[in-house]
Amino acid sequence: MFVVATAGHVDHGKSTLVRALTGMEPDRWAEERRRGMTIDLGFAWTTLPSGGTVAFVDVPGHERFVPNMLAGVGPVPAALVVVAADEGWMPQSTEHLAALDALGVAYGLLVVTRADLADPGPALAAGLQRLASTSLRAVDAVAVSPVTGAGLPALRAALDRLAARLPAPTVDAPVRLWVDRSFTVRGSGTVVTGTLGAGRLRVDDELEIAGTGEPVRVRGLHSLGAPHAAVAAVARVAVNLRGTPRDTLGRGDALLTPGRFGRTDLLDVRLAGDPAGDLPATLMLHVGSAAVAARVRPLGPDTARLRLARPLPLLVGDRALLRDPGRHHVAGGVTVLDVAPPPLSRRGAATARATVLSTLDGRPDLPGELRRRRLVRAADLTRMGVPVHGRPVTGDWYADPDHWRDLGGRLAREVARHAREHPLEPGAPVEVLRQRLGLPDRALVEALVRAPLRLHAGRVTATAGDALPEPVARAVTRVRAAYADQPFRAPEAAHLADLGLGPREIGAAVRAGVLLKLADNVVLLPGAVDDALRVLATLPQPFTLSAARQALGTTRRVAVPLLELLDRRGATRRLPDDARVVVGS
Ligand SMILES: Nc1nc2c(ncn2[C@@H]2O[C@H](COP(=O)(O)OP(=O)(O)O)[C@@H](O)[C@H]2O)c(=O)[nH]1
Ligand SMILES: [Mg+2]
Repeated sequence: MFVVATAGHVDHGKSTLVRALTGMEPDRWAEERRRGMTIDLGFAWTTLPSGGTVAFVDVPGHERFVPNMLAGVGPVPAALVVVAADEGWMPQSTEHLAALDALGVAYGLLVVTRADLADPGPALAAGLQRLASTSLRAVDAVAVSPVTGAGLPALRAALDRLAARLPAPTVDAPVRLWVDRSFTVRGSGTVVTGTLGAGRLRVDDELEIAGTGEPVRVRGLHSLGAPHAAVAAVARVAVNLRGTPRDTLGRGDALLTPGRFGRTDLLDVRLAGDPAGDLPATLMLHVGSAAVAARVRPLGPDTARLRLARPLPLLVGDRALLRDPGRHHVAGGVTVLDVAPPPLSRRGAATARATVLSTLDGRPDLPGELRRRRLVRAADLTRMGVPVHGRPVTGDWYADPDHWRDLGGRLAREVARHAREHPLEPGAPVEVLRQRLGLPDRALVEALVRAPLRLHAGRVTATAGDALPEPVARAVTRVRAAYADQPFRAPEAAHLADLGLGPREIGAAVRAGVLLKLADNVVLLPGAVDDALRVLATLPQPFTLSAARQALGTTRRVAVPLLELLDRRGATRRLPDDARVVVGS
C-alpha cells in the first residue's frame, strides 16, 4: 500500500477526484456534505491497475483549515497537488505547496482537474512552473475530469508509476504513529487512526502514548476496513487500544515503540525559508499530525532554538514546518538538529552554539554526538534517533575517545593529589573521585582505572611510587633499630603509641611493606616470619607452643598469632593435641 495526500485550493476538485478514483466518500461529516466543503481529513482507498493499493488522505483546501491539512500531510511522504483548470493557481495552492516543500515532500503528481470546464494547458504550465522550485520539482502532471472521466486511466497509471518510485519503508524501524483521529467504538473502546510510515504493528503489542508516557496495549488492528493480526508500513491503520479512555489521546499525539523516543520541548533546528532573524518570537510548529506553539530564539542565520508549549517525540533529522497562523504564512521548513541541546546560560554560549549548529545537518552521527556530549548513555542516544554501535566504556555508557583519555589522565592526577592530602588513607574513595571528575556514575571511575592505578575495596590507589609519609617512615626506622637483635619481640601498645604508630599509621606502613601485622597492635618487621620458621624447623618435631615461644625468645602475645599465620600459610601444621610440626621438616 502507499499513501498519498491531496493538496490544493478549496473547491479545486480534490474530494471529487478522490471520490471518482475510489468510489468512497472522503467527506465524512454531515456538515461537510451539507456545505459541499471539506473541513477535516478524509480517508479513502482503491486498487490500481498493477494490483497495488493506494490510500488517500483528503485534506481541506480552505485557508481556515490549514492546521487540519497539515495534520494530514505531515506523516505522508507523497502528495497530489490539485489545481482547477478553470481557476488556475490560487493562494491556497501556494500555501499548500509551501507546506509540502517545507516538509521536504519529494513524491507526488500535479493533477489539473475540472478539465471539462477549461483548457487545462495554462493550469498545467503554471503548476509545473510553481513546482519547479520546490521539493516536488520532478513530478508527472495529468489533466483529468472526474465528471466526464477523461484522464482518469492516465492518472491511475501515473499513480502506479509513483508507487514504484517511492522508497521502500523500513519495517524494522520503531513505530511512531501520529494520531489523526480518535473515536470510540461501542464494545471495543478507543480507536485511533494514522498513517504508519515505518515499522510494524501487531495485535498485543505494547506501545507508549507520547503525551503521557503511559503504556497501552493493542487490542485490535484494522487497515482499509479489514482486521489484521499485524500491519507493516506503509499503511493506513486503525488501532484499537485496550483500556484507554478516549480523552487521553487525540490528533497530534502519537503511539510509540517503548524506549525508542524521548519527549522534548527544547530543540535546535535548521531553518529553510525565512531568515532566522526575521521570524516572529512565537510560531506554530507542525510535525507529524501535531501542531504546537514554539518560542523561537534565532542562533545563527539559519538556525534557531525552539521552546515548545508541550513536549513532542522528536528525533534528530525529523522534518517539520513553522507557520504564522495570523499571516497564513509558512515561515519555512525545519530540520531537527538536536533534541537535547545544552543550556545557553553562560555568556557567549549562544554564539558558540550557533557555530556548532552550523556544522550539523540533521543526519544522526555517533562520533559527532559523542564529541559534543562527551559521555552519554546508549538509551539516550537511541531516544535522540542516533544509532548506537561499537563498544561502551562501561555498562551502557559511550564516551568520546579523546575525552575518555583525558579523564584517565585526570583520574591519575586526582589519585596522586588525594594521596598527598590524605597520606594515611589507603587510596582515594571512588565516590570522591567521581565528584572530583564531575562524572555521573561511579562505574565510569572504575572503568577509568588502569595500571599503575589499582581498584581495591572501593578505593583507587597508585600501586607504585606511593612513598610512606615522613613521620611514619621515621617511626618504622626506630622500630627496626630497637628490634634488630630481638626480631620476634613486638613493641607493646604503649611503645607503639610513643612512636606515633596508631592504627592508621600501622596500616600505611603495612601497605608499604615495611611492617608486618600479626594482630591488632602486634607488629613485626617483615622477614621475621621466615626467620621464625627457620628457628622452629630446628626444634624436635612436633613442638609445643611453649617450646616455640622459648626458641623464639618471645611472648604468647606474638607466638600465638605468629604460629596461626604459619598454619594459614601451610608452613606449619597443628596436630590434634595442639602441638605442631614444620611441614616438610
Ligand atoms: N465540472 C466539473 N466540476 C467539478 C469537477 N471536479 C469537481 N467539480 C466540482 O467542483 C466543486 C468543488 O469540488 P470539491 O471536490 O469539493 O473540491 P475540493 O474543495 O478541492 O475538495 C464541486 O461542486 C464539484 O462538483 C470536474 O472535474 N468537473
Ligand atoms: Mg474537499
